[in-house]
Amino acid sequence: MLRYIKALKNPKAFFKRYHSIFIITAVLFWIKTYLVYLTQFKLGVEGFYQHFLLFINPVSSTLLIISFVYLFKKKGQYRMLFLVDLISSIWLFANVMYYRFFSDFITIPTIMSAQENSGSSVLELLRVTDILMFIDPIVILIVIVKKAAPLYVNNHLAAFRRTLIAAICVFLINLGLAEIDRPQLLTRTFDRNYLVKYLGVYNFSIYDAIQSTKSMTQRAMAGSDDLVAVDNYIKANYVKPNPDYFGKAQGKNVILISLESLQNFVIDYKIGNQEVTPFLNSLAHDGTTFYFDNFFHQTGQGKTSDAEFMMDTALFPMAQGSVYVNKAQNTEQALSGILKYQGYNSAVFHGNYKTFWNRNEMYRSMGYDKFFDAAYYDMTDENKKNYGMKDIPFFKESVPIMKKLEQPFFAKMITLSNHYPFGMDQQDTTFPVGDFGDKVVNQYFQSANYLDTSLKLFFDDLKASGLYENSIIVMYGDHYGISENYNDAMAKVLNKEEITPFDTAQLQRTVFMVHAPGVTGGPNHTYCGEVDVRPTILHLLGIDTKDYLELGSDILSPEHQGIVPFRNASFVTPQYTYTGEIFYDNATGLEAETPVDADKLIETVKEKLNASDQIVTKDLLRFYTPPNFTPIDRNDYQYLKPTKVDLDYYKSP
Ligand code: GP9
Ligand code: MN
Repeated sequence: MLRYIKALKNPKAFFKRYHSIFIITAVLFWIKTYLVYLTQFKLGVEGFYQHFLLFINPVSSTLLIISFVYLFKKKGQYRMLFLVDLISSIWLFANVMYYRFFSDFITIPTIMSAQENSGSSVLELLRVTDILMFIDPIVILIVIVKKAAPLYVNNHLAAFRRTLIAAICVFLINLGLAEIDRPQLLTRTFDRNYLVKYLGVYNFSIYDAIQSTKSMTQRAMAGSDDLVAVDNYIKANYVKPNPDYFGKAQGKNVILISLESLQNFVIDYKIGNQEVTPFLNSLAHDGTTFYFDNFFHQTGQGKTSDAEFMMDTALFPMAQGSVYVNKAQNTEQALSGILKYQGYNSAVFHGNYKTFWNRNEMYRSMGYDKFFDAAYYDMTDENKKNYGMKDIPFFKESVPIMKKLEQPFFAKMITLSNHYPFGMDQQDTTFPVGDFGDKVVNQYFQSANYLDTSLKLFFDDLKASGLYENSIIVMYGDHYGISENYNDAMAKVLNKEEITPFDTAQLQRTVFMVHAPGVTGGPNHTYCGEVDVRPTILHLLGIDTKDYLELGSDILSPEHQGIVPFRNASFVTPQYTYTGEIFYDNATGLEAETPVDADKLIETVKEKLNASDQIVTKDLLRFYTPPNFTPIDRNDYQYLKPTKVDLDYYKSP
């Protein structure tokens, strides 16, 4: 390598060296890719460290491409160099074109399901400067035609090995550096933008190809026979609605609000003498709002998206990864689809960009009519925190949009600002921080209080808009906010000596309330979890769930079983908490004698998770055609960047 750098002093001599053409191509390809990142994609690169990663991330894939060329002998090397460089450039170009239209990157599933639904011709998207994306193949072509190439690399297999090893090493270093800035980058894979920002557009494509192949194989190996046992199991466990509540909210709009990271311990909690969530507390005690104080989140690695998935489908999320990311092409019989059959319109409101958690793809499979993502909101610096809109401006800007929806509608609203690490901008709060010896935990109360205030303002706006009386408002905390890493501070919060595994399981309670004007609910102590939300809501709306394949059951039904499985097969019941393969007695928090029905409980939880996993991983709903449901064709749905006309319309009061 050093020899090549020295030879640079004399460009002619440099050019005559064996590997020169390869080096020139590699550098051109690298720099070109970096410039494309800067000019063509909105990757949200912040700070020097992320910039540095963006700059180096094309290196490993460039080396990989070059190593491939060294597999060939003599003249073949230059031909191959031209070919692979051209193909890679076309791939980059295709991604740029795709991004111009969809603000997203190409994935294998999008290619497989490509349809003429772009509505705009490729020509319109072209720009003259796009030719620059082909600068390196053009250079190689000139070299080949002019026979200006130096000698071939003779010991090409050794060169292949060396370059391949270098590619792998650089990739691992790149991944390691990326994980420092963004832990669990690959296991959680929350956003294509993030993968491209940290690992590069080519590495992302390779990763996507591997993931898609895995998923497609699982799907291809499954057949309609696989559905039989699952179908029987679910139908045998169907829970009838409670006639006292069935249809009590018939025909109402459904406003389903995901409360970011809102755990149940904040309800009625005070910092000093100030309630953290005065508004939610007032609902909890108004005697009419259903307040389920034994409600547990059941999410896995897919966090917010897993919680959404359970609301949408009443199935469990996957043991690994996010269903939204890995199974977005599955056939779904989701809440949005079921309600569509009943004449509802559906929309999602979220102040982050649509690719996060692959929402823009998953919502197509579930048949959401509209997706109002960050592109519809006023994403100014003062309105933004963490991933996107702060909750107060988010709700404020959502109401005028909501008013434009045809009723009855189902609106899913995903709040955002009560997200780890919970820091607040000074001007947004006067609420005191906690004093529990940890910054994150201390800030949590301030941030939760802000979320509570935003809900109060939203309710006020709903009343003013006239939507309130016609709507049921369902609110759920998506998952924990304070993880086990903060056990010391949490022990102080809860006035305990320490947080035991029993406490950790019990702390997985998140807020769950259903506020239906005109329907009397009140506090409810039934043990339940996120998979149970959908059947409960559907029964309140007067829609029987007996025909849909779901693993949750109506919480208001006297037949509801209070076994709440967690994704890792631990569980809680009204009497016991089973975690780390130990039974604890809920009354004392201490290890319990093994209950007589221990095996049955463990088995029940495994059966439920397994039935759900069968459906999700094998895409079994494609073999299921429930009555009272029109199959969703995902090609009918697409969430494009709003035009000026769209924005003017939706944002007008
Ligand atoms: C991002 C938001 C947060 O759009 O939903 O996701 P999380 O990190 O909580 O899963
Ligand atoms: Mn979340």
